[in-house]
Amino acid sequence: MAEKTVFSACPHDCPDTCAMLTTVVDGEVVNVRGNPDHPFTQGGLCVKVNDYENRVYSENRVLTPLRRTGAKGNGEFEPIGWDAALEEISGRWKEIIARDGPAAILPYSYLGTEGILNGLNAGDAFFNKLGATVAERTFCDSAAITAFFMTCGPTAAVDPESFVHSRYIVLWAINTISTNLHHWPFIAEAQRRGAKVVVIDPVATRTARQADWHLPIKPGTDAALALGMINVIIAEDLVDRDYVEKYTVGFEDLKARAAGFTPDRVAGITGLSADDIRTLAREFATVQPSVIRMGVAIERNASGGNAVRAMACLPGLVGSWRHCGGGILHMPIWAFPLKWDDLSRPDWIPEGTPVLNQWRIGPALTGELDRKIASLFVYNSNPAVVAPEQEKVLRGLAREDLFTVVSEHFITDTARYADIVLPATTQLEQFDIMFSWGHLYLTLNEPAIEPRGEAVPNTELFRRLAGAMGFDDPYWQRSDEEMALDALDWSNPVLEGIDLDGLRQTGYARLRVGSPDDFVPHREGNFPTPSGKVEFKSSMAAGGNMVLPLFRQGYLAHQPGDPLDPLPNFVPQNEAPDTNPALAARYPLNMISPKSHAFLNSSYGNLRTQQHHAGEQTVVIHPSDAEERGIAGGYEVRVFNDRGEFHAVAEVSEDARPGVVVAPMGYWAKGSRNGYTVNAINPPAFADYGNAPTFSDTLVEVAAA
Ligand SMILES: Nc1nc2c(c(=O)[nH]1)N[C@H]1C(S)=C(S)[C@@H](COP(=O)(O)OP(=O)(O)OC[C@H]3O[C@@H](n4cnc5c(=O)[nH]c(N)nc54)[C@H](O)[C@@H]3O)O[C@H]1N2
Ligand SMILES: Nc1nc2c(c(=O)[nH]1)N[C@H]1C(S)=C(S)[C@@H](COP(=O)(O)OP(=O)(O)OC[C@H]3O[C@@H](n4cnc5c(=O)[nH]c(N)nc54)[C@H](O)[C@@H]3O)O[C@H]1N2
Ligand SMILES: [Mo]
Repeated sequence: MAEKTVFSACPHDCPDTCAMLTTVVDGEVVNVRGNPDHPFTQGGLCVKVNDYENRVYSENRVLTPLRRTGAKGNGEFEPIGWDAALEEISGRWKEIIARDGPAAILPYSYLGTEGILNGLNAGDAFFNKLGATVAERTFCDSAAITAFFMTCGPTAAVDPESFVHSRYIVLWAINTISTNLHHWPFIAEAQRRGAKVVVIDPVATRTARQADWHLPIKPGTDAALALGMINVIIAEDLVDRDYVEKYTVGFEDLKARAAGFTPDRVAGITGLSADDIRTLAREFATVQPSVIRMGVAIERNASGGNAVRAMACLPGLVGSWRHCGGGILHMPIWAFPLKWDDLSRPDWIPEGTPVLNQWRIGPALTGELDRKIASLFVYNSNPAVVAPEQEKVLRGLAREDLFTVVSEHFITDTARYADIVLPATTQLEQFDIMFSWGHLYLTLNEPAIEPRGEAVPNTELFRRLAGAMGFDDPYWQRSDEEMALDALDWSNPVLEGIDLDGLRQTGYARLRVGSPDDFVPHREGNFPTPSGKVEFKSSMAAGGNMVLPLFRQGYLAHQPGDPLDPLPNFVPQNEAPDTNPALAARYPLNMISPKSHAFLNSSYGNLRTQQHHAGEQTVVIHPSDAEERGIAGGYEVRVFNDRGEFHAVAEVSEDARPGVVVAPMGYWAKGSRNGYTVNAINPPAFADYGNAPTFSDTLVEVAAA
């Protein structure tokens, strides 16, 4: 028997980016496990990925190109070869381009895999060359990133491993134990050493249960809480005046703004007590090092960007940045020297190419927008499940005149509507190199086995499509390894001494950013903002709302917009009793649809181990709300509003605060009780910044089915 161990990397869109070891016997994967040497992920995987080989070898994998034989949505296909598939795609596209122009072709993608080569930007260069509509992919964290840049700039800020040194840890809108599991041991270690762990979340999550203090805030009111903390810190003179003077701008303006956010007023907005707000502020200011870890969920409401603006002011105000393990952790991804322009080739976008936000796919496909979309090309994403306005998305996908191509591992809810399905490799069948948005290690992924069937990596997919469309630029002549060499600035000091050969020996490498025991990049300011300081009053606000090139195939076309408020503020939810009383009278409950513990977005929603772990789609409802509606635990209920409805099993529990219901996302429409999921009722509205979604800003009603 020939046995070998291969360095792999978990491919998922998750902050952890685990270093994996894959055991291969006679060309077959027998198991995957965490690499025990990796300092951040420490040898553990998770319930999603522990049995990754079952994903690779699933009998439901797409292994050849397929052509639709039944009605759209039925999922009936026949195998065809790559030549026939490419001929059909390029033929149809050439017709569409001649008739409607290339912008009638819409790429749709996100982070099905997070590899630098096969992930976010895998198809950008191709679609930019084609002149297709530019996809604005503000799936995740676009409001928070904009707000964070406006305040602190693109900085790694805090090493998550430095949390062992923190004495006061605020986990804000993050369910660490489910969504950032490998950070938990560092937090638990700090807790053992005496740190206080605070969770700010409307739900008593797994993480909240392990915390020393859980503050069950009303969704969408975090900006008010952060401004209330600022109010108390200034009123009680807990400010680090020296830090503020040297390394921040706009203190007097912030003080004036926060003056309106007294603890009593903030208590009314957030549903927390004024005393708790004061205690949180005092402790955050005085127990140093204090640190905030924010989750992506912070942004999913009308005030999400403002919440991050206000939260990002806090460590500057009290000088947490002076200490190792102090500050605010957002995304260490900014430490990785990626060559985004080489990955995306925005220089190839023809002048005047339109942009379409991917959350508008429903209205775009159903003809509500003034756009003609004649063809849709989906890879690395499952819009039928992850996008809002699901009813419109499915109706649009069913359009007979829409030519849809989906590159996938499985016949997802989206792929069921495809005219052509193309087989994609999994991580164990491809080469890639991974950044992380949750730690400071670069990770290599070597192919462990040959591709199954006729599956190809996304890199090869776009080489083939480029060939079929007659694009002969050398860009598509490069091997995966050559692409990896071009994708990063290997001469950047953070990569000193790191190269592919070295990575082949260890599987991963820590960026040369110093040790987690002495990672204090902002001890003396040095913020990558225009002023070099923490901008309580943001100079970038003058430029108006923005969507960073990262989210737009590299394209920074600025929507002409009014300047943003240069100071953080609280904006009430779009869907709330105060802002929309008529709607709230009919739909009194606020639904949030967080991540499921056992699925990764909608990935694994079709696989047995994870389905078993996740159980059926539930909706958690507080006993008082359940009683009012005659609902008991285990009932099948309808969750609905004017946009649609889905069915779920009621779980009556005080884990949800009164007025809030919780329905985890990720379940597939096929196999659901009424053919729809949580995104059937989520709103199309954007958050205040960065065109982020507003999944926590949704009014609904629940009734027994
Ligand atoms: N198991 C698992 N892990 C994942 C993923 C997954 O699908 N499953 N997805 C990955 C991806 S793509 C992402 S973006 C991250 C996301 O990671 P998180 O941001 O942690 O994800 P969520 O579970 O959506 O939300 C976290 C918590 O925020 C709370 N919350 C919702 N709205 C609000 C609010 O307005 N204010 C406050 N204070 N809290 C609120 C929810 O109750 C929830 O417990 O997770 C990654 N990791
Ligand atoms: N209600 C609600 N909706 C949400 C969220 C929420 O919290 N609540 N979260 C939002 C967030 S934060 C995110 S990040 C998005 C995630 O949205 P998506 O990025 O669309 O995530 P997935 O649902 O995992 O779909 C990824 C698909 O890519 C496929 N795939 C994996 N690897 C490859 C590959 O190498 N090649 C190809 N061609 N395909 C591959 C997988 O099989 C899977 O079907 O969802 C968003 N939607
Ligand atoms: Mo995400």
